[in-house]
Amino acid sequence: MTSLNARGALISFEGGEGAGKSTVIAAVVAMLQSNGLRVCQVREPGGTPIGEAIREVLLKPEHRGLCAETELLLMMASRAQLVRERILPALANGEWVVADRFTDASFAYQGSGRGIDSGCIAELERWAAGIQPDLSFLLDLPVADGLKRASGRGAPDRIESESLHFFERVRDAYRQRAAQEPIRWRVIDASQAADVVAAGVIAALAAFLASRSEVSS
Ligand code: Z5A
Repeated sequence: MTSLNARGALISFEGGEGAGKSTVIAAVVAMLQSNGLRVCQVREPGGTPIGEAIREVLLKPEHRGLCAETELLLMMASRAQLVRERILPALANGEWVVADRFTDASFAYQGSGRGIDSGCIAELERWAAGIQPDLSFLLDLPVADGLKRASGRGAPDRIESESLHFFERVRDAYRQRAAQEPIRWRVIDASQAADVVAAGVIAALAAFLASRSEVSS
């Protein structure tokens, strides 16, 4: 974990397809910057030139033959690069890192979705990532609603083409992880209007910022 005394923090956004992460992240970045904080915005898989190349391999619909273990290792490879190339330097520089997904996604998608043992993912998390978010937002909404929102975007990628059952398992896993670690997670009802969702996230973030300034003062 990054230290509570560090000026910056790692904040991740998680949720199923079409949950509204990109929409909310834009509002969060604007809020942090308007508070005079420096922001490093990243996404997973991707976020570095090497990570973006790995993302291509992961999401191409033609790569139907990718097995679950390869999928997990590629997610972790992209993350290992992102942590070392961007996240750790940004945190060391006092920046606030806003991540569109982080390791919780591997537990939800490759763990619950694909059935990979969570102990194995935890071991890779320790070795390849080595850090966890200080604060995580789960944008939670019924799977069918998220898929409907995402369906307006054209042809689905390889993971978006999964079954409803797959995405239900992913949603359950996220909700369980949030329930198990309530100090780190904030669960937001993402079925509300976009401005209401953003306001809920900003309020929770403002409280987090205030708690950190108390700790460091
Ligand atoms: N993955 C994995 O398996 N394992 C891992 O370890 C990691 C990732 C890190 C990344 O794809 C895929 O990789 C993802 C998980 C997997 N696969 N799936 N499925 P991605 O980055 O391309 O996709 P995503 O992360 O799922 O994001 P997304 O589908 O682009 O959704 P979003 O960013 O959460 O939503 P959005 O783009 O902000 O909004 C979607 C649409 O809904 C858009 O038209 C908005 O205008 C609209 N919207 C947003 N909010 C609202 C509200 N509140 N009401 C109504 N409409 C809204």
